[in-house]
Amino acid sequence: MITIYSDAHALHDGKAELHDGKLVSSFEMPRRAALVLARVEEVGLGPVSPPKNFGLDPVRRVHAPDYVAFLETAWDEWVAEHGEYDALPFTWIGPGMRRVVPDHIDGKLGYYSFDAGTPITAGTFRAIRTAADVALTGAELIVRGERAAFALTRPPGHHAHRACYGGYCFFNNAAIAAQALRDAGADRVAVLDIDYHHGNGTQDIFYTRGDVLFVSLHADPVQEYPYYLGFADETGEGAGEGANANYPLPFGTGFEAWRAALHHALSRIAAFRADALVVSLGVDTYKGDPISRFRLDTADYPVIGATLAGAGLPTLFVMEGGYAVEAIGVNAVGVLQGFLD
Ligand code: SP5
Ligand code: ZN
Repeated sequence: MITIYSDAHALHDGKAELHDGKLVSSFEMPRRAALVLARVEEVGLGPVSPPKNFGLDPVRRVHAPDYVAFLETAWDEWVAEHGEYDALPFTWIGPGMRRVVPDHIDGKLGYYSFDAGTPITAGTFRAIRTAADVALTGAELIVRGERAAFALTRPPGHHAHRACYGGYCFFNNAAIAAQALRDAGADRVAVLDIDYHHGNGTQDIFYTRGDVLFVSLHADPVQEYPYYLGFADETGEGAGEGANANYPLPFGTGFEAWRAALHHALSRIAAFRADALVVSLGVDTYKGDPISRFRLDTADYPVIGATLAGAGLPTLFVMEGGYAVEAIGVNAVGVLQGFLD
């Protein structure tokens, strides 16, 4: 399996996030992707290729132009006001307030975001642009007939909406890839999100569309971030009615229950008769993850990969979360090895 990778991800290096009332070191760090790459090389998963440059047009197929433009200049606007320390929002639009784009960067940060855990740094825009290119390069391999490819994206993407960032995500790499597959001629694309957290951004981007099925296994939003989306009764709207399926699972979920939900999810994908599958691959379901509360073990990840291979679809894996840094390589690459076995 080909892995697409660029070290430009390391240009995004946030210092801190708001966690339990304190600013703590960012859980989402450059070492994550470096360790996944190291594991890809250690096990000889296959060739590692750099991304091609696709420009921002395919990004604007799923993100609003004003949002993309905001991200492009946010760091410079922030530095002009506050100096070279990470940009974090501190206020958001509440019910009864107005949605008007502010002139001041502090207001813009809140306008375009939904949490205080996602810093913008000097290299963020170059990193997120490159991550989109990594996903698009992987999608192109699938279009050209590869059975599978691994887009080793960082920062992750699935929490990013059409015009809103959060959850360590800015550009929705998986959504950008799914749209690119559609634009290259796939009639129906399924996105399966197995990150611990609900893929609120991906769901919202495709919610009213019947051509992209979104299916997600995740911690129940009554208990876990992102709290305000990801419930089982969200089934799609308008032309998208029936093309969205959520499997919320409780804290403490182990592999047996998780796997039963995966089988349901895959039956939904089979019924949809997708031409291609995009997997939002988070391994924060791991029992050792510092911010998550599922109980999957390292030996479970190859089983997941083998189960996904059983769907028989051209499959693009797009890296999402996973914060037990010492285990992220073995777990993420374990899925890919299981897929190939
Ligand atoms: C891609 C991805 O996995 N993003 C995850 C974003 C999670 N952000 C919230 C982290 C919550 C940790 N701090 C709050 C702890 C509550 N006790
Ligand atoms: Zn996650």
